Amino acid sequence: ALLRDALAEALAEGGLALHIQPQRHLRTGALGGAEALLRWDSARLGRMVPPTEILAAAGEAGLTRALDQWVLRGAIALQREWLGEAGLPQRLGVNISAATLQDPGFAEEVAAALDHAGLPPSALEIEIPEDLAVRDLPAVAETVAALREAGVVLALDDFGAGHSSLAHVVKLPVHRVKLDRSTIERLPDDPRAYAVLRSTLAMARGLELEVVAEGVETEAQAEALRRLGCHVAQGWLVARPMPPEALRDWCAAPV
Ligand code: G
Ligand code: G
Ligand code: MN
Ligand code: NA
Repeated sequence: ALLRDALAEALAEGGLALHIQPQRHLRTGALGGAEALLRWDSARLGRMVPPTEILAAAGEAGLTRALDQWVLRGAIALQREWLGEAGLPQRLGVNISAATLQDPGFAEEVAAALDHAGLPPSALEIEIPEDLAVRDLPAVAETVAALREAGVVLALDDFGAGHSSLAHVVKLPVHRVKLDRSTIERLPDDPRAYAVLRSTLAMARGLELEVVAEGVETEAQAEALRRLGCHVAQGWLVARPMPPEALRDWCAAPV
């Protein structure tokens, strides 16, 4: 209850933050988009609360929609600052919960928020979580189709982490898949991971999907992914998630 109260307070009065993790194209080394990741250093609780705990508390408190709205607004505000600035990400991905993705009004709300901010819809990427229930898929598919129609970029997150990735990629008209870190961390030495990724990349080519590898930590992993034909890397090799204020400096001189 303390956690839930503190979250409601943070949503109303401030305390949540988005950290930004940039992505890099594997073939050219060019900077790509970025992902916004939720961070909460709660003064009231006296600790950093990890996203999984924030999401669970939001679910229990009926605050999932409000939290997703906060994330969306925050990402749009950042993209307004960065729009047209060479060297800063021109696309920012946000993680949106399954419950919100089933809301019939969500796609329209996103389109209106982008329009109001004067942003091209392609400045926003929506990452779809792996933990969708089968019964929720039709409603999520409708939202995904409507967002795609509006010009928003759609990504299937955590690909290969759960049991349903293939069913989801069949049913949801996404532009990109994000390969889960649990497979990437087995590179470059595990032949089983390599075989799974080879067929995943073949599938992606057939579906004309862009593939983003998550959790890339070493140059050896990046090289293996490059050879597999993976397009984009995200992970500590590129950069750790950082506060938006730090991103400007990092983009000027990536380290
Ligand atoms: O940043 P970190 O590795 O701690 O994130 C852990 C998990 O929390 C990841 O699965 C990530 O997708 C999820 N997550 C991070 N930020 C958000 C957010 O803003 N909204 C939602 N729904 N999930 C998030
Ligand atoms: O579920 P999702 O993929 O959205 O969450 C990404 C999470 O992985 C974030 O919490 C982020 O902090 C974490 N992360 C990002 N890059 C790396 C990495 O290279 N290695 C590890 N171990 N974690 C990472
Ligand atoms: Mn994600
Ligand atoms: Na992921």
